[in-house]
Amino acid sequence: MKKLCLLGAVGTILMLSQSITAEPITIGPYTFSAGANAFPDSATYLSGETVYIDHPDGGSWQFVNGNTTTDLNAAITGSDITFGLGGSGINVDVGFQAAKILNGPGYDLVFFETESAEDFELALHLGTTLTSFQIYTPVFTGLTINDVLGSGNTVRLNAVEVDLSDFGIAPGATIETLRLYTEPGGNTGDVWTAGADIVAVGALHVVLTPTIEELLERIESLEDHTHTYLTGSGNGHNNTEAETGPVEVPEE
Ligand SMILES: [Ca+2]
Ligand SMILES: [Ca+2]
Ligand SMILES: [Ca+2]
Repeated sequence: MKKLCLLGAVGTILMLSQSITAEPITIGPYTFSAGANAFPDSATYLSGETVYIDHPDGGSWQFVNGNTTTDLNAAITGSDITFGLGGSGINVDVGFQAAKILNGPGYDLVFFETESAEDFELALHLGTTLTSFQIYTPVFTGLTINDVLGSGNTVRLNAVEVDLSDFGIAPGATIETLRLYTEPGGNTGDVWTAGADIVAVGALHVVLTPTIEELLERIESLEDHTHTYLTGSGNGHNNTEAETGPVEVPEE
């Protein structure tokens, strides 16, 4: 019996993990081929105002004051552009667990922002360190939320692309958590002087992260996998057919 190397099995699993597919999601001029996996699935509040911006169907945009975890997750995870972060001086960590963001060719992330275009800052978590912040300025897409969704309202949708290379990330490297900072301004009466209104962020390039359940399923399928091979080069009586044993996991 011939043992297959566990490292080979793991390599096969990682290759298989690239083939998981999801329905693409399009927001205005951008298509996210990884579908729901292209959008954040976790958010952690750190500091700053906790004000959210809503763009109700047919109504005017409005701020919703609150500071609950539910509001934060509704605002910044997923692909909904009708609800987002609207406060100033907000520091939040935004995580991509289903798929890591890949530094592919050109732009890797798109941030969507609404109404007047306002700057925000971005840093990336690299292991235990945080990169320096870079400032990004959204640009009007020419579309309103209503243009994109066929619902919502006529607030302008702005967008800005981000290349992970801006932060010195190597091509092919991945990150899974970023830090978003909306510059402080605040409101004077009903006039907001700063504070970007971030409604969504999507990744153009991702590496999907298989779940533990998916990994276990693949290991189980490999444990049952065998194939036949010839023991020699094709000459003489030593060239006999044999069958590999299943994958064996070495004990520590
Ligand atoms: Ca949102
Ligand atoms: Ca890139
Ligand atoms: Ca804005």
